[in-house]
Amino acid sequence: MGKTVAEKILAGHLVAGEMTPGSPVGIRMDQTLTQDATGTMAYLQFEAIGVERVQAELSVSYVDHNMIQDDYRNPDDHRYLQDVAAKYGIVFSPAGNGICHQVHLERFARPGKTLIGSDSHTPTAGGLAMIAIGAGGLDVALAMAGEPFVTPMPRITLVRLTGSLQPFVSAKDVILEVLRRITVKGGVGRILEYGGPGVKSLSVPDRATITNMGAETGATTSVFPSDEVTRRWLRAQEREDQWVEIVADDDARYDDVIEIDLSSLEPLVAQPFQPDRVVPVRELAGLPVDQVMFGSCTNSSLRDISAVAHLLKGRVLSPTVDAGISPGSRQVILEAAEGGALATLVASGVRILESSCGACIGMGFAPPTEGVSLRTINRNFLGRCGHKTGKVYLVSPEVAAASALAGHLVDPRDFAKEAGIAPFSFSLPEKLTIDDSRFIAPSDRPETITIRRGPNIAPLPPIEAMGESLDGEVLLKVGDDITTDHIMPAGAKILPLRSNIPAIARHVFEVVDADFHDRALAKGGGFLVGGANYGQGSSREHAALAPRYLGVKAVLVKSFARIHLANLVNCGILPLVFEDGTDYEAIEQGHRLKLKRQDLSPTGTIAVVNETTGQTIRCRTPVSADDLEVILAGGKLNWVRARKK
Ligand code: MIC
Ligand code: SF4
Repeated sequence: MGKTVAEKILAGHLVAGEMTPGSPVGIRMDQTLTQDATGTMAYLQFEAIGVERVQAELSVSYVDHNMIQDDYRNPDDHRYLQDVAAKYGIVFSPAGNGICHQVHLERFARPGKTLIGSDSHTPTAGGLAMIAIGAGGLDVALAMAGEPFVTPMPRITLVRLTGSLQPFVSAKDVILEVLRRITVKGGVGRILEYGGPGVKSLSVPDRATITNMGAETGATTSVFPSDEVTRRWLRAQEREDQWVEIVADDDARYDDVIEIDLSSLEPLVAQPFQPDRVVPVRELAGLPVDQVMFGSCTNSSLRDISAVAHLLKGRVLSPTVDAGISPGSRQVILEAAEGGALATLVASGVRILESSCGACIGMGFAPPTEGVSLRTINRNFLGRCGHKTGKVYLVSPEVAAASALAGHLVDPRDFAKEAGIAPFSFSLPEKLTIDDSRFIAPSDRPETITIRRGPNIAPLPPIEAMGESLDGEVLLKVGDDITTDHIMPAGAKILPLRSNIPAIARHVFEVVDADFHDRALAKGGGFLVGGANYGQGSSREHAALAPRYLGVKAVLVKSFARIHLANLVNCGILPLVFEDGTDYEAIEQGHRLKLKRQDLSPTGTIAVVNETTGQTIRCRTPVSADDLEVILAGGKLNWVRARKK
């Protein structure tokens, strides 16, 4: 039987299990990437595993998130990361090189290879036909130590593209359409594989926008074929020798198919506070806009900056709009400077921000109170971009640029017609500026490297093995689609604490309930109860490590998002799902729950007694037998160390 693109790549990397949907598969990871906000934890764990040199073909450590450096903490982290990279055989990409996913796409991603990254948008490299998966730091540390990555085999959905995009409609609208159709839960347990005759009309940066934001559907990853378009991108990056053709066989079988006619798409917008609250821009046209942000790993390529410049050329921003851009990489800045796009943006009044995650993750450039902020980023979760009252709308670069000029949300097709602006078309330069001089190679004398740790880098808190029973109060009950930005917020005040679990734990659930931290400690820990898709969003394992530090023992919900579920297991927190979702209604914050260790099984029903109401709640744990052992051992680090003895 023929194979899909995903199956071809996975089959070549399968080291354990069978590729039957839902059953655990072990995948050999060729490449790893980390970024600084998750990287310090990942490398502390890597050090604790005790391997002398990374085992992956290529490991890259990027600095792109914590760039404000308002005191010693972020620079200390960066220095720690650089020392670790030098010592253990990792390429270091320092602050200023750009956003990890954009830079990886330009310089390191290779068709047919596998990549695991401690960032949920690692699937960006799927635009270059990689199986690229986001994971918690510990899973990346284990991959660096040569362990396979184990995950349930996903179902494979074909997103069949026909036609081609109309003027002023772009790749962001494709992924917003996918989100509109399948929602922020629709990709869980799936790979979204793009195919069909429309694929060839999309450039590599277009494809990367789509695979990047596939993360918002909850998908394990997204992938495009490797074709002549891929080859052209690699040629421009002086890496054509790394091209291999990877296309699905004619008789490949998919678990299901989504059909999208690119020609029929129109500019779309995702409203606060979820990326799937998608409507056509024209339905909200006229909404006054306070702020516009161009950039993020979703839309910061040369193509995107050029599209913005095309609309802005010879015009100035509306006086009511504050606009900024974070270009994706040094290469993008150099190209945009050379080609004139950068000057156009400056002339129109756009603020040139650093090449970093920046405003996407609330590191500056927050919206005003109740302000409307149009952003080309991928997430608009409550509080993510600086504070709770900011209303972030997710749009394409074209919608953002036209609206920045108009002062209100506008369909760029209407704007262009009125202003007499011709359609934008982008052709990738034959040869891009290649300058790898700021990638810092690992030391060839690792024994001479001493790792410097600033005072904010706290040792990993130990986690105890599970006792005979779990009991405690429900510390908090939350609803559906709770994100890791709710559980463990980021932003300029909290991100600098990423290397210090006791310090960052003070902010757990802060946007939902300011008393959570004190209550959890006062009660000696307990349970969390939630709805569907609990833990969607980022890969930050701090959303599991910090609650664990506060004594959270189990999380009982209707369903989990993939990466957070794995992070809970890795931190020794028991994930439970209701067998009957209506039981959710009968539990309240403050109820006392209890369950026995001896009742835990990866397949059977687990009885949780609500000691306050007397009810027995039937649950199961959505993890494998191995994962259950990990939880009983008090997390994966304990488990790995015990196996090594
Ligand atoms: C995000 O977009 O939420 C982040 C910040 O990049 C996270 C990683 C982190 O929390 O450090 C992600 O997507 O995994
Ligand atoms: Fe950075 Fe935003 Fe991309 Fe996360 S989503 S990697 S914060 S740019």
